This record gives sequence, C-alpha cells and structure tokens, in this order.
Amino acid sequence: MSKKMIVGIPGGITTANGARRYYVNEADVRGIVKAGATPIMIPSESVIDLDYYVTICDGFFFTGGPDVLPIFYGEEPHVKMGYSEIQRDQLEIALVKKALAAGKKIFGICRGMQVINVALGGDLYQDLESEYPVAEKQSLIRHFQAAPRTEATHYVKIAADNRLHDLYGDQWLVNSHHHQAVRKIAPSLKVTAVASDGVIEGLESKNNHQVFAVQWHPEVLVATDEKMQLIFNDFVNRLAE
Ligand SMILES: [Mn+2]
Repeated sequence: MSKKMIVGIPGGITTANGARRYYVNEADVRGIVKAGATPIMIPSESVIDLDYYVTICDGFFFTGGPDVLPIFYGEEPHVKMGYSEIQRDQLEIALVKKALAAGKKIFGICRGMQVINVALGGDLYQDLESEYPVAEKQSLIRHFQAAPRTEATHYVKIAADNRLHDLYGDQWLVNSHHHQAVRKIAPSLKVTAVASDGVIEGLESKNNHQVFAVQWHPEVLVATDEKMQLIFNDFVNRLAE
C-alpha cells in the first residue's frame, strides 16, 4: 500500500456554547476518509503558516459555506448578498494560489468552486435571481432547493472530455443549495457542467488536472446516490499522480 494522502480542509467559523470555533462538516470529512485519505483542518487564523500546510498536504478541499465577499472580485455587496467571513475568504484565496503554484491538486464544492474561480481571476453572480441576465431569467430554475439537501432536484448537462464526464456521462441529477454562481470564468478554468438555464455547475483546469470543482453537494447527496462518492475517490486517487 502506498503512502496515505493528506488532504487539507480550510475550516469554517461558528459560535457554539459561547465560544468561537473553527469547524469542518462531518459529511465533508467522511467523503475524504471513505476515499482513503487523511483529512486535516486548516483554521483561518491570519497568523497561520500557510506555506507549511502547502508542504505537508498532498491536496486541498474547499468546502461549501458562506458567500465570498465581493470586494475580492472588485464589487460592492449587492443587497441580496448573504453572510460572509472575510478571514476565511482571505485564507482560501491565498491557499488556492499557493497550492496551485506548488503543483498540488485542489477540489471545490459549492462555495469552494466559487472561491477557486475568484482566486484565479473570475467572478460571481452575487444573487442569481437579481443578477442573472434578463433574457436568461425566463428559464432560471430553482437553485436554492426547498427539498432536503440529501435529495437531487435538477439536472446538469456534462460536456465531453473532462473528468466529470468520465464519472457520470452526459447528464446527472444533482442537489442545489446556492443563490450565487460563477459568472466570468477564470482564464485557467473550463466549464464541465451547466444546468438547463445555463448556470455553471462544474469547473476543471484547462491544461492539467489540478482543479476539479462542482456547484452541487455530493457530500450530502451521497446519502441517496452512492455514486456521488466517485467524486471524492477520483480526487484522492489523482493525488498520487
Ligand atoms: Mn444548481
């Protein structure tokens, strides 16, 4: 058996029982562990030695979470923008750049995909319902589903010649828990999946296998669709390449 891969996961920030805490969701940890890797949480302390984490981790997993603060792509907050955490944004944007520069692979879910796109020079719709282009709005589907997070509600169409297509083919049914979405795509990334309204649901690197990201939540959809674990397995398997 080869060396066990180490996956760094930036933590979220919460307050519980009066204490401010860093945390990682159980479902995110489980996906990585089931794929055979060892997860390590990276707390978003401004004084943390991020370069050391880049050295010791084989890959990084950017999870779901709050909205990315739009100042990081040159905009003021829209009235429909949600909760944000500036120190998490700062750490994750720095980590995306440092990890890729060091040749490491990164994986993003939901906010994770959005923060990767922002870090690499793209931007976001701060609120789909308010900002999605008028002509396209007629076909805008519900991306913040009222159904349980563990259930799929909309299809994604998957482009040919990418890792996502290798795993799921031309189309798959996914869950959807986002009011923001990727708008301008970062120059080094390509779209791998879109919803029927054109909203971007998957991104990968154009010229290598360093970036893999999806807009939906495979870590919780796995409860009703066991094939969602394939995304985690594929990410971890490629860390040894
Ligand atoms: Mn969606």
